[in-house]
Amino acid sequence: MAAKPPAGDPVQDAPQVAAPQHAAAGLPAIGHTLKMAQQQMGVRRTAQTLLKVNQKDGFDCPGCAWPEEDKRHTAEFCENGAKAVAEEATLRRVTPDFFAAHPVADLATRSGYWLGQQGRITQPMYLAEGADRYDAVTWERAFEIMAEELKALDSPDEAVFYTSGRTSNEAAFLLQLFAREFGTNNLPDCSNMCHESSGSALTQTIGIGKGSVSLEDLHQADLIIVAGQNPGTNHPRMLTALEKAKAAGAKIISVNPLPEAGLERFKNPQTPQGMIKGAALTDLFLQIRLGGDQALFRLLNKLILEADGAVDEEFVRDHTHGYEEFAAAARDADWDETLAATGLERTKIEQALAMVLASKRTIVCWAMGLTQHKHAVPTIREVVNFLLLRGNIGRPGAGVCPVRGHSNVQGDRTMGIFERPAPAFLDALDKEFGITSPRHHGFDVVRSIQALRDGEAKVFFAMGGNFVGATPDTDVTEAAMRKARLTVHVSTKPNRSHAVTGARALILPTLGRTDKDVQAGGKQFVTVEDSMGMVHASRGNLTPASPHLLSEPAIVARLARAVLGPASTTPWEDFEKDYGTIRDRISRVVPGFEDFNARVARPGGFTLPHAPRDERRFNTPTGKANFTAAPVEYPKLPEGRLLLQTLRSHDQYNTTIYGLDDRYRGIKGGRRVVLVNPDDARELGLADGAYTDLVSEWKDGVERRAPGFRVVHYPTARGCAAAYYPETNVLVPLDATADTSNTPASKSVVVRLEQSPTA
Ligand SMILES: Nc1nc2c(c(=O)[nH]1)N[C@H]1C(S)=C(S)[C@@H](COP(=O)(O)OP(=O)(O)OC[C@H]3O[C@@H](n4cnc5c(=O)[nH]c(N)nc54)[C@H](O)[C@@H]3O)O[C@H]1N2
Ligand SMILES: Nc1nc2c(c(=O)[nH]1)N[C@H]1C(S)=C(S)[C@@H](COP(=O)(O)OP(=O)(O)OC[C@H]3O[C@@H](n4cnc5c(=O)[nH]c(N)nc54)[C@H](O)[C@@H]3O)O[C@H]1N2
Ligand SMILES: [Mo]
Repeated sequence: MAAKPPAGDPVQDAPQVAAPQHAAAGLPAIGHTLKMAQQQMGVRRTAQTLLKVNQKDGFDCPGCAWPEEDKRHTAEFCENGAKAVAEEATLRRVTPDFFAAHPVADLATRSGYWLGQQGRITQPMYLAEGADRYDAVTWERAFEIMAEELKALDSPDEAVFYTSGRTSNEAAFLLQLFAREFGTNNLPDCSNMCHESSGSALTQTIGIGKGSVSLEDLHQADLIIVAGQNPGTNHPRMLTALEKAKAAGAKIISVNPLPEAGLERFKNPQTPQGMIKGAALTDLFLQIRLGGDQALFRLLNKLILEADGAVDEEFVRDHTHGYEEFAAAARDADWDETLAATGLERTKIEQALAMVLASKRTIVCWAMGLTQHKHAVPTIREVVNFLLLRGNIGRPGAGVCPVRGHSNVQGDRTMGIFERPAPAFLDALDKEFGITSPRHHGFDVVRSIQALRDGEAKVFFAMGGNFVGATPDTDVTEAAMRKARLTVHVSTKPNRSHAVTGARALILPTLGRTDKDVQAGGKQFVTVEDSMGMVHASRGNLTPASPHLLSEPAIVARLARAVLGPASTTPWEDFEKDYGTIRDRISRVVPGFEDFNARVARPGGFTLPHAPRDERRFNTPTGKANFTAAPVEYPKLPEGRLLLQTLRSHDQYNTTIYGLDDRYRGIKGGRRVVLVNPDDARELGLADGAYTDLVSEWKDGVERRAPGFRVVHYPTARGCAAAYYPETNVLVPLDATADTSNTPASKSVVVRLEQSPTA
């Protein structure tokens, strides 16, 4: 059965608004899933793919990084995972005819939604210097072009190699090896815009930048705090774990400026009781102001210190460092300041404290609501202080749980995709391959854009993702990209980055997770690491979109041969033939991967070691878990302004737009909406349904404007507004980033709302 043709562009953005929902998933979600899947894949392929998602012999869902339960259901996926699969396994095709019909200037006028809906790219495409459109090119010629440009650079540091988080461990390992053999650590990745703040805070405090809990721990917790995360949309399978925890007696506190449907009530589509009745998940909702979390946790810490016997003194004495200094700072926490920073009522904080003190096993989960602020790193360090105080780390049912986004973003970092690699990692790499990796740090995402803008970087290569769509300050970023000599995108589907190019550009089409991968050495599989440090195999089973696609490992291996030539003694050809040979090398370079091939052959895979979780050992310079004592910060708003967070709707995967609805929030048929608290809206004279421009105000004096947003009166915290990314990326200044992690502060943009002339 054929797939339906995509909707035409210009996409009509005409939002309709109804009351937000209070429950996530259940029957409507299943119907919605099948409809979307069949539109893209037809009936047969829908059945063929969806039954293989997250099965032990199947492929890893390209949706989020939430782990799988050990006992799998026949349908181990969620509505949004199914959408991610359908987008990739679609029967729609983008052939050279498409690029012949659409010059680059035309592609640049299309919405991201329209571009993505065209389907899978079938052949390598080349935009020659001065040409107005892409033309088909052979793989040989494509690698020659890249080699020409890379070899012409004055320094390897003029090249940037970006990775998005769907890339497998094998491809990621090869890419960082190639970059370092070529001579640069310019390996920015989507993590720089995502959980970098978590990585920075956790490495400094507990000695490892990863979460310390397993699914089992969640099931055993007494208290789970979910702060700055919308799992109903972005990690739907997490709701099953929360439901299980509740059934075993856990309490849940959600900390969020928005009441999110999934956290309120969950109708589990995998159990008959759940589908009908659904479980109320949140016991206490703390409707916090954007950026108020550090102040909240600081005050809770003060109250814990003041409560009788609430501190785990043995743990603090044996396993931590810096307690005195931290405790002094925490004792100074001020109720009035906290109430101002958080917008919470005193009684709510007292209720939270009672739940905290009643819990012997506490877990804090978080995502972008904590990581994308100027003071994100000290905020997450305060969460760590909070857990350390009561010994909630390194024992069952307790710990830190940063919930990762892209399905292998954690694995890519483990494989060495990092602009600031640890010297020990480079030493091991150099020893294994007989190379000399550069030791100086490379560019992260924001630095890469600045380097392109300033002419310090000239070649941009992206292993997946949609760099200009996902990064901040769209106008600045696009101008920077256009200054490059060559831009290369290894992609599955068309996106904005293909329309905003350097002097020359290449699009290299690749296999996705669902595709069968056959090389000279036979059928291959790849591996991924989930948000909880479990490594397992992923095997696609679909016939690829075209015979011309190359896998990501093959693309890197051939690129390396073209650029490095016979001087490289790395066996790139063998790596392409048999990914087992890549895993052998990983097993000798990356700690925790000993005997990789044998262990990953086991169904379900294996768990990586995590010293704090496994043995309460902390690999920090002090040898202990570090308490820290940063000054409390929170955003302060000038009169008549709102603080805007840029977030995801229910129908998107980052810059991939599945549809124009945000079902749980009651929005239909459009994305240009801004959610504003009704009281703020009244004060600002903004009626529900009015159209407004969002104008961001930043200290550089530049006015950044996103025109034509429909105002929606919505129960968000006072002073706070919300609108979808990527449309609002134009508002986020390039240098508005988090201290230490340099992550764009996409959750706190000061805006004024101006009546739209277009209304
Ligand atoms: N279907 C789907 N799944 C996805 C993705 C997707 O786009 N679509 N993206 C993937 C990726 S890469 C990632 S990183 C994750 C993202 O997962 P999330 O972090 O859940 O994604 P966001 O939509 O950015 O939502 C941020 C949440 O934090 C809240 N928040 C914002 N600011 C604050 C704050 O200052 N304090 C508190 N306490 N809360 C705040 C918002 O109201 C919202 O509920 O999801 C992954 N999974
Ligand atoms: N304002 C604002 N900006 C943000 C955020 C925010 O909350 N607010 N969130 C940030 C976060 S958390 C993240 S992670 C980034 C995401 O940044 P990216 O990871 O760069 O963006 P995606 O939209 O996930 O990338 C989608 C593209 O990936 C390609 N693709 C899909 N699957 C594959 C594959 O298997 N292989 C290859 N090679 N390509 C593939 C497709 O061509 C698709 O168009 O955005 C960040 N930007
Ligand atoms: Mo992310």
